[in-house]
Amino acid sequence: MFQKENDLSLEQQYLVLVIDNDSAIRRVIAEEFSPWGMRVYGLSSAGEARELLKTMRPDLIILDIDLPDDSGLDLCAELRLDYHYQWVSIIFLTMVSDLDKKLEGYRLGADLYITKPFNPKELAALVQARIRRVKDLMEHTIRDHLTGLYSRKYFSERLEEEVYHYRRNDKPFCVTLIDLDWFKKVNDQIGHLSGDFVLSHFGSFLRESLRHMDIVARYGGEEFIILMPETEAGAAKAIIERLRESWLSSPLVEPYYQKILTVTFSAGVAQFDRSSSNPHDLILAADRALYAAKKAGRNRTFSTEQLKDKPELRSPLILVVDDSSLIRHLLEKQLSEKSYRVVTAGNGLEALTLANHLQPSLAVVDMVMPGMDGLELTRKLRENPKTLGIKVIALTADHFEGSLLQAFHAGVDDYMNKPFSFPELEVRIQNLLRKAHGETR
Ligand code: GH3
Ligand code: MG
Ligand code: MG
Repeated sequence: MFQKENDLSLEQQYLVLVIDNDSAIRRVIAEEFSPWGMRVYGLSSAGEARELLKTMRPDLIILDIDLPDDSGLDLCAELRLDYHYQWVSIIFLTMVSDLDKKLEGYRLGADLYITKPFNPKELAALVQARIRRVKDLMEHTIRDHLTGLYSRKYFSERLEEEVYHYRRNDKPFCVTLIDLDWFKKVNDQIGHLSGDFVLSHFGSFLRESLRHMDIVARYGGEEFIILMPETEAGAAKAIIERLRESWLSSPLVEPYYQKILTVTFSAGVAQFDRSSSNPHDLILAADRALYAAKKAGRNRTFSTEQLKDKPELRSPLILVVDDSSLIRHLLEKQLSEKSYRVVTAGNGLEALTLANHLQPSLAVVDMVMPGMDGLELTRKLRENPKTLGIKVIALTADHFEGSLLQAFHAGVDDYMNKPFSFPELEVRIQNLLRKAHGETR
């Protein structure tokens, strides 16, 4: 049995794009598909289709090969190169019955090749079944099993898309990172299974509480990420704060022992703007706000805006120690661009004084320096209770005479060989800072 069109809201109806310059075909398909709960958009050329597809995402495309302005085969090939259309079925419906053309159609990514004349009812049934099947499969792959929220991969794709729209319409949007507080302890106290229950319950809570347009995903472990379209940072923060209050006001009862639990969360909100030019930096900014929320005592929401007036919370301080002024300047510039606070020292002694006074979160230390070298500096940092928690990344070179083993014995946490790639150093810094902060991802 098929569902009647008027049983379904516009949003529930499947959207089918028919590209065929024969208006009779378009009309027949539209009439036949409508009672099956499918809305049909008819277009007569590839050019029109290209224009419409910039803003519309149909569930399925029916395409003729002979179009007045282009070949349907070319259009199909083009769509298949665009990851936005990876889930959209493409069916050729054409008079062209030549086997080579059929094979070419399949090679270019068509799901089905039907030659005219065709039975409209059969086509409607086929198209509906096809869309359902693809939607089921898609749901399966884009969701996280435990929480039912979107996967991180799907989130990244949606974020890319949002950035793309932003470049066209300038509408503000935000990303919020949420991390459950002290979740390791929750696991330790009630067990991993109950911990899973909390995660899944929190996932449902987020999905039910947020707006339909927000994209909520599990970012990893006990971290969640939300894309909030058409929302400025102030509004986003207010939404998350309401969410936090509502979460805390409804009791959480663990199902196995019926224990009442209190699990809080911290959140970081960042708004996309022209200066944060890519999705990666936007997430990084949200992560910094989250870091600040944790540092300020957890169970709260921070936005990157707020961090501007609180330099001590804004971002971790990094000490760069290298006798080469070129490397010092380069790292200072690159790290500052990523909004870290940076101090530099040209030798071990100077670094030790700075570390004592400023207690940076992390030091990037050249191992080979005249006078006090990196090994000795690291040992000295480790001897002093004030500086022993500072994470150290050793910069080593081929002519580094001490072995890496020595460096690790001295107490370095990680190392990079010179010449190094900055993105890799940045990732290592992030990882260590997370550890310094008692987080693992
Ligand atoms: P913080 O407030 O700093 O975030 O502390 P935390 O303990 O939440 O942070 P940390 O990152 O140290 O620990 C996260 C914990 O989340 C550790 C890990 O065992 C737990 N966790 C991650 N994924 C899962 C999961 O799928 N199920 C369960 N039960 N626990 C998970
Ligand atoms: Mg946590
Ligand atoms: Mg975490």
